Parts: sequence; structure tokens; C-alpha cells
Amino acid sequence: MELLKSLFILFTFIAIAVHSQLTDESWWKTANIYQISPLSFKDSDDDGKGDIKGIISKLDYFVETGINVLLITPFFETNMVDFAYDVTNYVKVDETFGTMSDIEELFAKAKEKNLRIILDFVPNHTSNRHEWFLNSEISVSEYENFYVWHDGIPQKNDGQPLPPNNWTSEYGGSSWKWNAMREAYYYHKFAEAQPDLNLREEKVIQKLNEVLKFWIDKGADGFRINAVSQLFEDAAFLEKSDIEINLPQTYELIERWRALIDEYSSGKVLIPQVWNSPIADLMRYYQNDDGSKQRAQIPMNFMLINELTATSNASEFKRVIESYTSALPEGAIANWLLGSHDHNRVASRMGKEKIDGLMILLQTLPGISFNFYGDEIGMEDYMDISWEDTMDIQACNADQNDFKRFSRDVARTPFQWDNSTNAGFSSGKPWLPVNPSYIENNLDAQIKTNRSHYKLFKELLVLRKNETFIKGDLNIQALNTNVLGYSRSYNGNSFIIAINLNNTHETVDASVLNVKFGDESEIYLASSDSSYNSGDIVNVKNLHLMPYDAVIIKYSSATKITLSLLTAMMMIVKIFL
Ligand SMILES: *[C@@H]1O[C@H](CO)[C@@H](O)[C@H](O)[C@H]1NC(C)=O
Ligand SMILES: *[C@@H]1O[C@H](CO)[C@@H](O)[C@H](O)[C@H]1NC(C)=O
Ligand SMILES: *[C@@H]1O[C@H](CO)[C@@H](O)[C@H](O)[C@H]1NC(C)=O
Ligand SMILES: *[C@@H]1O[C@H](CO)[C@@H](O)[C@H](O)[C@H]1NC(C)=O
Ligand SMILES: *[C@@H]1O[C@H](CO)[C@@H](O)[C@H](O)[C@H]1NC(C)=O
Ligand SMILES: *[C@@H]1O[C@H](CO)[C@@H](O)[C@H](O)[C@H]1NC(C)=O
Ligand SMILES: CC(=O)N[C@H]1CO[C@H](CO)[C@@H](O)[C@@H]1O
Repeated sequence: MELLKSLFILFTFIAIAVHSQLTDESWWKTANIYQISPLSFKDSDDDGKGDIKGIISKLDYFVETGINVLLITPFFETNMVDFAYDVTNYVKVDETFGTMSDIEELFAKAKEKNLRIILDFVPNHTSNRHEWFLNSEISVSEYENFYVWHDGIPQKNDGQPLPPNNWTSEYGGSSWKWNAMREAYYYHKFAEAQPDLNLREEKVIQKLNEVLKFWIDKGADGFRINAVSQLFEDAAFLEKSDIEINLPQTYELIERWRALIDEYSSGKVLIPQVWNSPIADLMRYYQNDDGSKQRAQIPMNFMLINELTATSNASEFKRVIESYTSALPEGAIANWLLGSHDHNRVASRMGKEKIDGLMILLQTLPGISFNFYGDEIGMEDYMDISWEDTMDIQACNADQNDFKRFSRDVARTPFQWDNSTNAGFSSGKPWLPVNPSYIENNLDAQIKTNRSHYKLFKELLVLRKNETFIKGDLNIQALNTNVLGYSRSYNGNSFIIAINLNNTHETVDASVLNVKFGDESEIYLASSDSSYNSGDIVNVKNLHLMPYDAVIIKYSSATKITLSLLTAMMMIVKIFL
């Protein structure tokens, strides 16, 4: 058995080596993407704000963990009204985060380590301090139509006109802001300080195209495209009963950008952030209706966040997962995420006892996984954040007694590296408080214990690279109300996954997923609190699960034969003794 294990480990290493060469253009198909919010990741100069040099200092952490793609949220020059999503210059680095040469160093060092880098592209809006806006509000002709301007509805008494319609901002209130300089309203889907670009103006597209090329030249491997569903609004400014998202022009623009990056370079990816859209809309981001034109490779799938809650049962999980996989166009690669800087942390949203089971799910479903920084150690929301410490504009715009409901700060607290001051994030005062849970829950502690969320996470990233998980089919069942089960099978090898979503003791027959599995199946990995250990032999027909237990069970025809051989040999040895 030990020999087999060593061989297995050896083969796994070979497989990783082969996969990590990243020579091929479809590197992204097996990606595990790690989202870094630079402000909260690691501070290198002790001003309390994370920065690019901080990310550089942690590159080995990603390699060690098995991450192969970094998605870095905005570090561009910004007025810092919305977590740097209010850009004042798309091709400059904000001094909060460092310099252009820091970014160049990041690209170079990441490349040496075979790490890919995706940047966050924010074409929906700029900052109201962006040069384009400053020119547009004084009607400089070149920039006159760069934003969505409207004269408003004239009043009889010649007072300030009324807003053009009842459209509302994501952050509350009207999405129209009167601009005294231009004597007109501008449209802002998000904060007042984030005027929407007019993407019907060809000059704007040309400028944005230059931005994409600029960062490809620097070394970007692709772009997450921010707030895609909201890129276009009804051209006639009509009031609608439902908020209109994903207008046809949006798909055409993504198609154009895909053509641009393909023509300009090779192997670059587009990742539209399509939040809360009907599944049919989401699928349209892959390609046009007859499949003759490609759009984005990875339209982000928010379904596990949007459609599941802490009380969802196994059938609900099955329904949500299958409604997505069955809608995918031929040849499309699935993607999954459970966390982002816009949502409560998965450990808090779904229940912290479930974090291992959910990470197992995220890493063993077919396709690409998105990982939000800190989820690998089960970081939780910091719900005790005070009004004084609140930074998120969405919370600041809310009521002082009710702001936590809207606060995205709770999920954006600094990464919990170790138990030293400020969790090892910075020796300056952190821009957002560190979650006091860091004393017990931190990466260092999780590395030093035998079993932890992090250790499991790391093993999952190794396992993901096994061809059974890359190419295998998916057979998913609710084994009972509380236990979600599925198998992944390829070329004679299979794994069964069983996840207990509840605090109950359960016994299930997991052989319904794959009849080959029997009374001598082997636990390959188990959740960190599980009473099972890797290597334990179980009977899948009668599989006992403790509360929140999650297990990956292995079957391989080779193991079976060798096991019988070993048993036979043991018997012979016994006879001779
Ligand atoms: C994948 O896992 C199976 C089952 O454990 C194993 O037999 C096979 O060697 C693994 N493949 C690789 C490439 O590691
Ligand atoms: C805007 O007006 C339309 C049409 O009158 C109505 O159906 C819709 O509910 C209104 N929206 C808001 C946010 O008030
Ligand atoms: C767990 O079981 C309890 C009692 O049957 C039930 O109320 C709850 O909704 C179940 N689901 C989860 C995910 O806790
Ligand atoms: C902090 O972490 C160190 C190193 O892991 C450990 O030795 C020490 O006991 C921890 N201190 C506290 C207060 O938990
Ligand atoms: C951790 O693992 C080591 C080596 O396998 C073992 O000696 C030790 O007893 C384990 N500790 C705990 C707390 O299980
Ligand atoms: C699972 O949850 C769904 C939605 O709440 C419900 O309709 C269904 O009856 C539940 N299934 C079981 C087996 O409890
Ligand atoms: C996932 C994502 O990119 N979310 C962003 C969408 O855009 C708004 C406005 O810029 C941001 O606040 C979100 O964080």
C-alpha cells in the first residue's frame, strides 16, 4: 500500500509538472483562479494598505498552494470612492498600490513561477475625476458624448429640470445626477462619483481598446470585465417595470473585444462579470446563437451564490448545478464560484461547519474554480465592524442603524496570515479592521496543524489536476435530503464525493452513483473535522457520515487488482508463517 501511495504521489507530481508548463493556449481550461483584493492582501510599506509589492512577496504562497491564476482587482489610478472601482486613469498605477515598475516586476516574477495574471477591466464607468469626464462636463467636443448625458425634463417654472426617468442606482437613490457645469444630468449605475461611459460612442470603445492592448503588452493574460450586465441602458430612456440588463449591444461588444484580443495576441481570456442574470443570458456570453462567433471564454457563474443558502438541501444543490451544466453550449467550460468582494463570505453565508464540504464541491465539479482570498482558510465576515470604521460606499450610503446589511467591508478585511499584530498583514493601522478571529484562525496555524481547511484546500488543488477531474463525467444525486453525492469518472477511474450538508448523522448508499464501488472503497480525502482519515476503507453501500462530513472516495481498477494481489500475497505469507 505504501508503495502504491508513493507511486500515486509520484504520478501526481508528474501530472502537475506537465500541467504547469502552461505552454498551450488553453491553459485557462483547468484554471483555479485566486481573486486578490490588493488593499487587503499584504502591505509591504506599513501604511496599513495592501500593495503590489505585498503581492510579490507572497507569490511563493500561490505556487506552494497550487494556485495557477491570479485575478487582481483594480490597482489603477483612482479616487478611491469604491474600492478602486472608480478609475481616474486606466493605464496608471495608483500610488496607494505602488508604481508601474512594481507591476512590471509582478508580471515578470509571476511568469517565472508559471502564474497567470488576470486584470480587472472596468468599462461601465470611470471616476468623475477622470480626465474624460472633466472634459465631457465642459463639453470639449472630442469628449462631449463620452458619458450618458440627458437634459432632464423641463419644469414649468424654469427651475432645475427633473431627472429624465425613475431609474435607480445600485447604491440607492436615483441614478441621475445633475451637473451644474454642463447643466444636464449624467447617468450613474453605481456611485454618483462613477459616471457611466457611453458605450454607444465609438470613440469611447476605441479608447477602451487601447487600454486592453496596453495591459496585454505589459503581460496580462486576460481580463475580468466588470459589471457587464449593466454596460448598456435603453437608448430611449424608457421607464420599465423591470430593470433592464444584458441588452443585445452588450453581447456584440464582448464579441468585438474577443476578436480584438484574439487578433492582438494569443491565449488571452475574457471573464465577464455577469451578476444575477437569467441563465439563458449568461449562456449568450459564450458565443452567438448559431455558434459562429465566439464571445467570452469564462462568463462568471454566480449561481452557487445567488441560488443557494445555508438551508438549501441536497436536491437544491443538484438542481442548481445541473441547471447550469445542462445549459452550457457544446464545448464550453464550466466555472464556479462561492465568494467575491461583493458578497458575504461563504463560511458566514452558508455556515462555517460547511466550509470544507463547499471547498470540496468547488474544486471537484468539472471546470474552472474561482477562489476569493481567505476562503482557503475559511475566513468569516467581520460583523462587529463599527460605523466609524465603515469604508464601503454601499454601507456608507445606508442608514447608520442598518448599514451592516449592505456592508461589503465585512468580507473585505485583511488576510489572516498569522497571529502576530494585525494578523501579519501590516504593522501600520489597517485601512479596515482585521477580524479578531485571526488569533485562532490564520494561515500559519492552519499550516502547523495536521488537518485544517488550508491543508485540505491544498490537497484538493492537487487532486483537481487528476485527469478524472479534468475530463471525467459528472453524475450527481441527492443521496437523501441532507447528503449531496456525485461521481466523477474517466477511463476506468472514478471518485465518489459525498457531502453532508446538515448537523445530523446520516447513512447513505453512495453506490447508486457508481455501481463499481463496494465494501472496499478507500477514503481519499475527508473534511478536516471528519472522523475519517485518508486511507480508511469504507463500504459505500452503507456509508456513515457525521454532521457536515464531506469525503472523497477513490476507486480505481488498478488499485482493486493490486489490492486483491496484496491480499493473496498476505495469505500466502500467513500460510508459510
Ligand atoms: C488519477 O487518479 C486515479 C485514481 O486514484 C489514479 O489511478 C491515476 O493514476 C491518477 N492520475 C494521475 C494522472 O495522477
Ligand atoms: C419606474 O416606472 C415604471 C413605469 O411607470 C414602473 O413600472 C417601475 O416600477 C418604476 N420603477 C421604480 C424603481 O420606481
Ligand atoms: C437540517 O435539518 C433540519 C432539521 O430537519 C432542518 O430544519 C434544516 O433546514 C436542514 N438543513 C440544513 C441545511 O441545515
Ligand atoms: C501564535 O503562533 C505561534 C506560532 O504558530 C504559536 O507558537 C503561539 O502559541 C501562538 N500564540 C497564540 C497566543 O495563540
Ligand atoms: C500529527 O501528525 C504527526 C505525524 O504524522 C503525528 O505524530 C501527531 O501525533 C499528529 N498530531 C495530532 C494532534 O494528531
Ligand atoms: C428541498 O428543498 C426544496 C426547496 O425548499 C423543497 O421543495 C424540497 O421539498 C426539499 N426536498 C427534500 C427532500 O426535503
Ligand atoms: C464583481 C465586481 O466586479 N463587482 C463590482 C461591480 O462594479 C461595482 C461598481 O464599480 C463594484 O462596486 C463591484 O465591486
